[in-house]
Amino acid sequence: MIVQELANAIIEGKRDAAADATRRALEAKLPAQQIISEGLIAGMSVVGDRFKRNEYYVPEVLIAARAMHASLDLLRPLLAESGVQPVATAAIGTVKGDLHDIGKNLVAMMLEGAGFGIMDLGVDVKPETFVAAAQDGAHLICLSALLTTTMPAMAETIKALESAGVRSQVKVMIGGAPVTQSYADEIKADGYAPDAATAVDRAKELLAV
Ligand code: B1M
Repeated sequence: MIVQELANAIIEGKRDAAADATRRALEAKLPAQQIISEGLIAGMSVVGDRFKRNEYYVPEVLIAARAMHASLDLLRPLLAESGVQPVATAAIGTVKGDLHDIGKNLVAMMLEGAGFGIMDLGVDVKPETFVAAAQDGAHLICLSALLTTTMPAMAETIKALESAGVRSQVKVMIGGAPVTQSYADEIKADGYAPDAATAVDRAKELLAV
């Protein structure tokens, strides 16, 4: 089946094969939503599971994500036309003062593969930028930090969401190498995930999607 071929191309990180399978699926008039759920999401779920089990490492995940993007680039215009809605919108960024973005990008790609709309706010993101994303309709605010010195910016961001009166409209998920569940509890984040694959599970749980 073409969608299975697409999933396999993603699992194996074959960008051209992923684009080719996507084109053939579209020629066969498969709906974009089916191509995403049975091809992209199925493929990235396997990649995520392998990453969790330490069978895949960061390079394999990035290469799989690149193949996923080759397919998504072909599907995006059709999704816009057909009005297929993302399951929810996640605004993601590395917090103020922190320039590390490899883990943040992995989380964003995994969420995108799982059907979330992504507002990628980049690195060194000020609390007020996260607040603006919440005001613009993000359902999930995703904060990444790699430095112990920038972890307090996560707490600052949650306080800024409270001050702006939008805290109750969103869920806040945090992560990054120095971040822990107990830190998430301390700053009253809604969720914590230790890795990109768990971040998808946690995001779905938090938003019940
Ligand atoms: Co930096 N750096 N770095 N660095 N760097 C670390 C983090 C460090 C541990 C290295 C060390 O000293 N051993 C150390 C931090 C020490 C500390 O705070 N305790 C450090 C330091 C000190 C610095 C500088 C201060 C160095 C200097 O200039 N003196 C400086 C700071 C710059 C700044 O941010 N202001 C700096 C700079 C850099 C580079 C620019 C050179 C580069 C970043 C390039 C880039 O990101 N584009 C860099 C790198 C690459 C690293 C290491 C080597 C690797 C980080 C990484 O990408 N890991 C790192 C040492 C190490 O970890 N071995 C180090 C791979 C990535 C996939 O993992 O980001 O943890 P990670 O993401 C994971 C999970 O954490 C989780 O999912 C991801 C995938 O599973 N996750 C989330 C991440 N975000 C999440 C969000 C979620 C959920 C899960 O929900 C929202």
